[in-house]
Amino acid sequence: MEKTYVMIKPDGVQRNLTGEIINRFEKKGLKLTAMKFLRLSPEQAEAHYQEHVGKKFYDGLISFITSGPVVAMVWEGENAVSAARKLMGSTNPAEADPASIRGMYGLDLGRNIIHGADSVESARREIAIYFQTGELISYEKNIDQWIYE
Ligand SMILES: Nc1nc2c(ncn2[C@@H]2O[C@H](COP(=O)(O)OP(=O)(O)O)[C@@H](O)[C@H]2O)c(=O)[nH]1
Ligand SMILES: [Mg+2]
Repeated sequence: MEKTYVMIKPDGVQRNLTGEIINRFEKKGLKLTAMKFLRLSPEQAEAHYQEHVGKKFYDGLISFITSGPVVAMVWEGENAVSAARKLMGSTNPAEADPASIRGMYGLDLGRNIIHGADSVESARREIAIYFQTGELISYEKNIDQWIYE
């Protein structure tokens, strides 16, 4: 089953959106596989955003993402990467579907509440920054038969 990495950013935590966001992922039918509450070290932040090194928003992004605690999660399910990206909405909250998390709760590109891996490969790379293999929990849920044909 596909896994994705999702992280509630410091603004999402500060704005008390943690419960709401987890609730949406649960209701979608995705399965929580790992979760951690932490404040990113500069090294973790740099590893996480290595694809953006050199861009004009990079320094601000690193200082923002390390400015307070985040919720790091692994969610599992069919097409989990794309399902999570759809729940989140597009990068700029001003352009995101208003029913999405970013569209419903955000206004500013630099305060878009949530991160989600953009591919299976990115998910694998990002999960390894935050979790050891043994911290991912594989388990059955009785509800699966009501989510998958
Ligand atoms: N201030 C600012 N932040 C940006 C810009 N582009 C991206 N970001 C931030 O950097 C994060 C990573 O960018 P990207 O990987 O392109 O978007 P994502 O995968 O949808 O999160 C985004 O979620 C934004 O928080 C920009 O042009 N200005
Ligand atoms: Mg990205």
